[in-house]
Amino acid sequence: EGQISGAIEVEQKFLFAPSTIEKLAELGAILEGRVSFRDSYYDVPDWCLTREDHWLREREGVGWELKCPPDVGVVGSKETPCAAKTDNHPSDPVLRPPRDKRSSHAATQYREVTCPQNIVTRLCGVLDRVPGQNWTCVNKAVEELGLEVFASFVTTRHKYRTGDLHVDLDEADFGYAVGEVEAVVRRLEDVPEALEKIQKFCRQLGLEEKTAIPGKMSVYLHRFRPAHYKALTEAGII
Ligand code: TPP
Repeated sequence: EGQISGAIEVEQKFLFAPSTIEKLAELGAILEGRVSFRDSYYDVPDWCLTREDHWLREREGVGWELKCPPDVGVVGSKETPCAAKTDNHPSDPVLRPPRDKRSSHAATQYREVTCPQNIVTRLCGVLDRVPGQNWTCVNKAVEELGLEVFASFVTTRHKYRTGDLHVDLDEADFGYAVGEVEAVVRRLEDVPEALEKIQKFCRQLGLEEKTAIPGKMSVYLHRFRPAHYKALTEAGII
């Protein structure tokens, strides 16, 4: 299972219209409920985490979650523009294929890490820091690593389900709506099958599945954090 645990989320974002909701019903998707939550995202002031495609958030009522590329944890030689690596501690270099090599489709894959210890280990790996012995909760690590909130917004989500696919229709409080079809898998080798299912479903919904639709975060940064947005587009992250 590699060096970090956590389910892998395979998802395709899409723009939705009122007709999408009718289509969902026709395809047998069930409305499971409506939820509303605030997400606060954290990074260091020079954006080392997000420039490595690591997204740490505290979701109100849920807790800490770290979304990161599913193939990290592989030891390799990759120079990082952030802190210089030293070789006297268990740093955990990130090896990730270029974004364009990962996807001929617009679907994304992220591992979602929720175990506090694994989150702290992963953050320290990317930031090239050694975890303190008393960093048993994420809050302590966040404070000690100098992580600060760079984005915070409320999402109102309508959750649909069909078979093992989840469909979320999200509306963010800053005025952006986006849908996503998602499958959750445990192992990297299950990703291709999940992608197939998602793509088939998108075709049934009448969606163009090859276009990358901006997520809530892309739109948020573009509007409210243009320098951060620019840094991430230049790094090929968003
Ligand atoms: N989505 C796309 C289409 N491209 C990206 N590069 C990212 C997301 C980067 N990213 C990965 S996880 C994450 C971001 C911004 C945090 C938000 O994840 P998202 O799935 O948009 O949020 P959720 O549905 O969990 O609210």
